[in-house]
Amino acid sequence: MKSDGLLTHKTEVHYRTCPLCEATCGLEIHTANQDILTIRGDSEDPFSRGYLCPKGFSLKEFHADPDRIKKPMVRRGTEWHEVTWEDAFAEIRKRLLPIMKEHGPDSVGIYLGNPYAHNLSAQLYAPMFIRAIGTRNRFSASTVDQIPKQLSTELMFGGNFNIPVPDIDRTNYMLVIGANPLVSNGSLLTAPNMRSRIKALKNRGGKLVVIDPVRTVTAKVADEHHFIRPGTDALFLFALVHTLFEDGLVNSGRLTEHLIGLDEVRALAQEFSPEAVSPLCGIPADTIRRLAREVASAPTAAVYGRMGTCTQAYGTINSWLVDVLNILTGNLDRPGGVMFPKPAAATSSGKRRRIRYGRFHSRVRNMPEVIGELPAVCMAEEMEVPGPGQIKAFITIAGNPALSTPNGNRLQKAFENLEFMISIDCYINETTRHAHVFLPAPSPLERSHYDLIFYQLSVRNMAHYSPPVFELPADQLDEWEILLNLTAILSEKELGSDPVKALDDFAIMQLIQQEVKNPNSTIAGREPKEIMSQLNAERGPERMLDFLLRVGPYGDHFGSNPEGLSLAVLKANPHGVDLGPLVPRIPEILATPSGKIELAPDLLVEDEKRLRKTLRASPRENMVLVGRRNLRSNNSWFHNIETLVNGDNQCTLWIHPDDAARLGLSNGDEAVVTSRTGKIQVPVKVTEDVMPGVISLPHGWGHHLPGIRLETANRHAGVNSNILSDELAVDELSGNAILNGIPVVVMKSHPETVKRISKS
Ligand SMILES: Nc1nc2c(c(=O)[nH]1)N[C@H]1C(S)=C(S)[C@@H](COP(=O)(O)OP(=O)(O)OC[C@H]3O[C@@H](n4cnc5c(=O)[nH]c(N)nc54)[C@H](O)[C@@H]3O)O[C@H]1N2
Ligand SMILES: Nc1nc2c(c(=O)[nH]1)N[C@H]1C(S)=C(S)[C@@H](COP(=O)(O)OP(=O)(O)OC[C@H]3O[C@@H](n4cnc5c(=O)[nH]c(N)nc54)[C@H](O)[C@@H]3O)O[C@H]1N2
Ligand code: SF4
Ligand SMILES: [Mo]
Repeated sequence: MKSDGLLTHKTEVHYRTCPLCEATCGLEIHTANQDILTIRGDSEDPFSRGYLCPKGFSLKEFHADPDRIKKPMVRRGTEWHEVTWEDAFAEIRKRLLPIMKEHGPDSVGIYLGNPYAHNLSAQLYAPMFIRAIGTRNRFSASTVDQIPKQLSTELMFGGNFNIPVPDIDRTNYMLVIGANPLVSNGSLLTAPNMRSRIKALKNRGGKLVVIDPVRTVTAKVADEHHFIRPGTDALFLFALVHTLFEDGLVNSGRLTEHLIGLDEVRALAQEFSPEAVSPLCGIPADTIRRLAREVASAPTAAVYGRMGTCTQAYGTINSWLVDVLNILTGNLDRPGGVMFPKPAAATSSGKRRRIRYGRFHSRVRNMPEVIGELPAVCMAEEMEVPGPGQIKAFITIAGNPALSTPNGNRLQKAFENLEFMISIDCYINETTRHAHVFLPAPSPLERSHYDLIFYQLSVRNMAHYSPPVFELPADQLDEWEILLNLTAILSEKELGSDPVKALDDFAIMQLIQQEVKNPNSTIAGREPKEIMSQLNAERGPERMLDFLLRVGPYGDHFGSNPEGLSLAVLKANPHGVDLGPLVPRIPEILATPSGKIELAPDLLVEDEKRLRKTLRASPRENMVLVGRRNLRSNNSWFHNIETLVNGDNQCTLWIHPDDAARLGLSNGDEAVVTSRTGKIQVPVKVTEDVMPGVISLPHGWGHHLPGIRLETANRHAGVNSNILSDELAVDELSGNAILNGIPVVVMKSHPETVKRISKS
């Protein structure tokens, strides 16, 4: 869609889903011409019912941000030059192709950042581009986030997105481990307005228990909160499993016939008695026993673990044990327990397949691939170490790994030495300042939206399509057009005069052909051309989405279910369509090679030996660092919005009064925190909300670096916590980064240290 520059002089109301986090809130946006008058919560959105957090409102400021880059740019030395799209693509052709020709496809690395998961265009069109490169050096935010959960569910249920979500609206008991949904608004748990959902849980007599080394906002509204020593959740979880077996509380109910591996789990849990783990995790043994009994005896219960459980040394074991607990207590796949959503936009699946793990390994550290990607902690070494397969060119799409991934300093140096770098982004930030070609992504309000990923994780089945609020400016390409132009550069096929059109037609035709070949499909055996002719006349993501909705479980199945969903139906329902509460999906959803729920997958049984060793370790003495989120912040971006960053400094180090007293630190003092990888200096906040021995610092800050174009963020720079996180410390099974429980030394800063740090 292109604007012809004519203004229509009318006020309009647009309804759309907020693309900033997993909560998928409905927005009501009032505009006049090209201006946003107000943004408020859409009270008619059947899912969010008017709820909005401060970030949702701030899309107005983001859209208008003068620092947002709107023209393609090429960097020569430290100078950026605005260029035409043609010239930007020509530069890429000139510089990328020779690198690939000389060094092969693995010489190009790519990082997909978090907003990729919130971007329909990018999700539908980046895979084709990545296939065209053909590189194994694919990285994303998943390996600094939830890949352990994706791996555990791939192993247990045969799908990395077969992730059961807590049925928060119907449960009687919720055990939340290492998550702070009142601040994060939920993760791997799409449920707008968490506060009202938790309130409803409590109003119907339900109980909320939180396990976290920090007394978080969520912990404060819970019925019970227990501090846990960071990194010890696997011990705690195993002790819960142990208690279920010991007390004869295992009752997997309807699932029993679909399970294998129960005896192995029983044997594995044997050693992890509450008494054995208690001194290590810091939770009394009788509390562990009581919690296990409560989960088992509640009419329904949901055990839920998130960032705190994934981003640590036993992230995959934790993710697995959370679901083991749900299974052993009969809570998997039943209302009020944890359930598998049934998203509307989906191709058919159900085929059993090989587990996607370790099919190739990273070159330098020999880390296994997980679901097609390598760990983000390997990026720097793959750029640094010479030899065949060394990354010489790098592409970032919607990511700021300089601030988001471990040992940010090392990665930045590696960026400096690349031969060529391309970034598709909104800002020149700590990462994209290293790019040679910068391709601007449109504002979220200039593109359409549909949450392909988050409806797979949603506590109700929903479908909401958002058309763009504003027409794309005449000189802006949509993200899918950018990606198809890049694909065309790499394509060996003759694409004619309109390569974007040719590739788009090819992509949809391929999708249709695959689908009609699948015997499980709602359009199995149909003629691809006939399907194609029925599709929505628009091109790009709209046509793809129309296809996915129509073949999906609620779709019109191209005629055989005429009342079903299509893009046209969603367009006619601007507030979204409620497809109802979650429904049981086992065995239909199981796609493991055995066709069963694998309760004791080999890889996890093997990994348990690593954990077992820690049982004999003495409790750790050193201070450890954990992360935290703030309602007014969004990972490493959204710090350029004045209304979100003014007020109290968000980037402070929380420390317990006992530790502060020992170290001579008071509120507002500067502390120096050192880890194996680096040193930072940060003001402290003394608070009993953090466990003794633990300090908490948010990530995504450190906007003081030269060459960035973030005027407001620069004035509220903060420090980069990922200078301290260690790229060599990982969950060995999944390769996920350890971002919580990082060993550190904390000191009060002295004038000399201040000088040294400010110089570095
Ligand atoms: N220490 C520590 N580190 C962490 C975490 C932690 O808890 N502690 N959390 C981790 C987690 S969970 C995640 S997900 C990662 C996130 O880290 P990243 O994957 O780096 O993602 P963001 O920090 O959100 O950066 C998003 C970038 O995308 C750009 N952008 C925004 N919208 C669009 C768009 O529509 N298109 C394009 N092309 N670009 C866009 C923004 O300008 C910004 O540069 O950080 C991880 N890092
Ligand atoms: N406002 C806001 N919302 C966001 C984001 C944001 O940056 N800001 N980011 C989004 C993204 S990308 C994600 S992935 C989600 C994350 O969503 P959540 O996982 O809900 O959010 P976190 O704040 O990372 O919560 C992790 C919790 O784990 C605790 N923790 C740390 N170490 C341990 C440990 O060893 N054991 C246990 N049990 N707990 C531990 C931390 O103290 C913290 O409270 O949030 C999303 N929503
Ligand atoms: S909670 Fe998430 S989806 Fe809802 S308004 Fe805030 S950022 Fe947007
Ligand atoms: Mo994330």
